[in-house]
Amino acid sequence: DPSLAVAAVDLGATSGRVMLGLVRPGETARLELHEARRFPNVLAERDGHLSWDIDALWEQIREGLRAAGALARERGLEGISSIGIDSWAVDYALVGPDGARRGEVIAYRDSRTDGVADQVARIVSRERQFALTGIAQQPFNTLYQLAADDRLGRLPEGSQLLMVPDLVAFLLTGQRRTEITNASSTGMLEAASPAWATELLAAAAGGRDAADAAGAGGTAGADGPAGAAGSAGLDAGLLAPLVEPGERVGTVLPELATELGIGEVPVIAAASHDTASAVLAVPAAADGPVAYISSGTWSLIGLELSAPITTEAAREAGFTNERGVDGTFRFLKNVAGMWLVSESIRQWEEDGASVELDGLLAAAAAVPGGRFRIDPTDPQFLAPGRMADRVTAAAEVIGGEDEFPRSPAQLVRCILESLAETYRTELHTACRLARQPLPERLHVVGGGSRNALLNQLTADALGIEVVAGPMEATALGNVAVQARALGAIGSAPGAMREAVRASVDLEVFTPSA
Ligand code: LFR
Repeated sequence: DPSLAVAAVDLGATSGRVMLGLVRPGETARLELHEARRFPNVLAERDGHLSWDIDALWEQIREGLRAAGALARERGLEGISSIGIDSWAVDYALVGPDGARRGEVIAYRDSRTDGVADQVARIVSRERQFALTGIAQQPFNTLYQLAADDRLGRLPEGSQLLMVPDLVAFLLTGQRRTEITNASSTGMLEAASPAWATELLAAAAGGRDAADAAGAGGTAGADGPAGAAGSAGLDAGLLAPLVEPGERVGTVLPELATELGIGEVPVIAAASHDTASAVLAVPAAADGPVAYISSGTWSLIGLELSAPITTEAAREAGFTNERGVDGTFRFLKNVAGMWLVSESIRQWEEDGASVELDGLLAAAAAVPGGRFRIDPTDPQFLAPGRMADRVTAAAEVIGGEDEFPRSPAQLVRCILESLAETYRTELHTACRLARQPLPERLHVVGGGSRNALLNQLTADALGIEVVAGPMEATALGNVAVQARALGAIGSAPGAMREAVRASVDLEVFTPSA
């Protein structure tokens, strides 16, 4: 019988859920997931910016935790023993000294960061930024969001910035912390050690000054306070103390514990960047660098390494070095993933068609391939809206008679073949930069690992085995860190992955002859 139950709050860009994780102890622990609650997460315009509905998410998380506690008790357990939280990266809330949120949690796909990376680069060069942090300079990095954030200069003293999972932990416990895997996604954490790069904190504020100066004239007076605070640099007090995955953030506030019927259980820092949790749950055995794709809204493809690669070649190739658990680094490239498909489906639905993913994938498998290509790393696909139109316009003809994809099935086929082709080139690039041979297998984890057509196309493109699963990698990684912190998984390297391997079914795709 399971000896332990934990709750994993797992927030994705299109849906969130609270999972009950059961941990069965043994020589190798086994992890089992049960969905306590699933809810949609939608982007909407608020206060003039594309934002997340954080209040709705918080409401759903509370319902989910209540349900997780009840599920655990139905299984004869006393309840949940801890809570862990992970979510997409880079986005943050501003919280006043009184604990109240100041304004919306603006989404990373909002256009406020357009051109901001260039402004920041005038203060600290792109080369220097990468040498310091190892983080790829994507327009949405927290650093650039802060440089574009006109609210900072108006914050009362004692205000803090909390990344999305840290905000949820704060709402649960009243404790303000910054978990390091997600902190690394800000583009402000050093690669050499998990500490803030003070030079960049200053640049975040400096970029904002430059943005003010570049803005329409005549409002200099109104911008005065922001500019003044800006020139003093980003107050390091804005950032809450760092914690490592597995550390205890605090315990659930008494009133909330009563409201949710869950007891004053600890909130344990998970690898709170969802991709860090997902890669932790890659079911690989220990030897050699692990090659993976965390496949969801994004496809994050790369290698797990024990040290970052901060060379100019890595920067020019668009690779990043994100911090993982136990001193690991995810040397990877962000490739637009199933976002291209889900956003196309949204367009077709807006246009009145009824489209459903599984049917669409079956149709895409049936149409002839080798017709069209796009570049899924092209920043033009970042913003939401009319995605099918944009993909159609970008599609390059590589075979056949048609000048553009004529059906949803053709379009999806084009997207999937382009993804597989991009996986091939990016994995080769990763291996070249890391001076590693191409590995024997590529692990695909996350929701996208269910896509059999894409898995086969990937195996064919790379000529290596593709191991698909687990689909629930983010939640499993979240549960594994909690289980280890609670002593139910040992501290030996690889023990968490071993528990994952013992707990999941995998599917292997071999290259067709
Ligand atoms: C995946 C992910 C990626 C990050 C992107 C934006 O969900 O967390 O790792 O680059 O979303 O936060």
